[in-house]
Amino acid sequence: VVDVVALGESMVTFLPSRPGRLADVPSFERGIGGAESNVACVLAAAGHSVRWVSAVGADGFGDHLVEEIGSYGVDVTSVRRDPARPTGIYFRTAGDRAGDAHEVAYYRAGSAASAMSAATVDPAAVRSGRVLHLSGITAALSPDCLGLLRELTARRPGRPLVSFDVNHRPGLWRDTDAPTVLRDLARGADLVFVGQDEAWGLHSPEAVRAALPEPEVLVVKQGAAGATVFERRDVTFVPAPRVDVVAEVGAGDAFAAGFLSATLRALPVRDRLRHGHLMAAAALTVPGDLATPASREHTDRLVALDDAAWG
Ligand code: KDG
Repeated sequence: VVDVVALGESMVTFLPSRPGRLADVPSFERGIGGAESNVACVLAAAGHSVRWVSAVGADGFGDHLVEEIGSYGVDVTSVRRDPARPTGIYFRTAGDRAGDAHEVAYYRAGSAASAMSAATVDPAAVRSGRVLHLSGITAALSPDCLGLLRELTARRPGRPLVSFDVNHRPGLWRDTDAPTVLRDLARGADLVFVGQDEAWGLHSPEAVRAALPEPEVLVVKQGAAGATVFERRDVTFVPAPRVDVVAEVGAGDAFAAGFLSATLRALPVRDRLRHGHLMAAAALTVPGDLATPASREHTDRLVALDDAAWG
C-alpha cells in the first residue's frame, strides 16, 4: 500500500519565452503539467510513497512525462501506454506582470488520458493507496472520464480516503453544467479543496460549507489571504505568507500536496494549512507548473515559527 494514488491526465507544457499574445510568442520551453501528477510529484519529493495512475500515448511526449514524473520518485508502473492516441500537450502565455491574464491553449481532445474509463483503469491500482487524489479536471475530459470519477467518488465501504480538488477549468467544459457536476462529485469525497473563486458563486467559506456539508474535511482557499478548513464542528483560518508571485499555475496542486502530506502525518489542522501554504509559496515563485519543495525538515521548521511570523 502506498500513501497516495493520484489519478489524472498529465501533459507536456510549453511555457512562453516572453510575455505576450499566443499569436506573438516565438518560442516555448518544455515543462510538465497535470494537476494530479503535480500533487504526486510534490508528495514524492516530500518523502511519501506515491503512485500516478493515468494513460499517455506511445510517443515521445508520453516517454518524457513518464520519465520526468518517475524522476521525482513517483511510481509510474500503472500508467497505460496507448498506441492509438496521442499524449496531450498545452501552451501557455504570460502577462507582463504576475497575475496578468494569460491564455491557455490545450491540445488534448482525443488524448490517451481522455479515453480512461472504469473499464480501462486497473481497479487494484486505484485502491492501492491510503488516499486517492482526484480532481474535477478529469470530469471535463470525456464522458468516460466523468463516469470513472463518478465511480471513484461513490461512497463504498473500505475505499481509500478520497481527496478531491474541484479545479474548475472553464476552458475545458462545453455544454455540461460544470458547477453542478463538480459539486456532485465533491459530495462523494472525504476531503475537498475548492477555491473561493470557483465555489458556485458563493462569497464566503461558511456559505461554501453550508452548500457542501458532506465531506469530513473541506478546505476553502481564499487566494493570497489564506485558507479556511471545516472539520467536524471546527473552523480554522490560517493566513498565507506573502510572496512575490511569478506564476500562479500549480499553486493549488502544491497546496493540496502540502495539506495531504501533513494529513498523512496526522498533524493538527493549523499545521496542515501551513504546510499547504508553504508548498504553494514554492510553486508561486517559479514560472513552471511544478516546483521542487523544500525538505521536510526545512518545512517543519518554517511551520513551527510563531504566529507573529505567520501574520
Ligand atoms: O493546476 C495546474 C494544472 O492546471 C496544470 O498543470 C495543467 O492539469 C492541467 C490542466 O488541465 O489545466
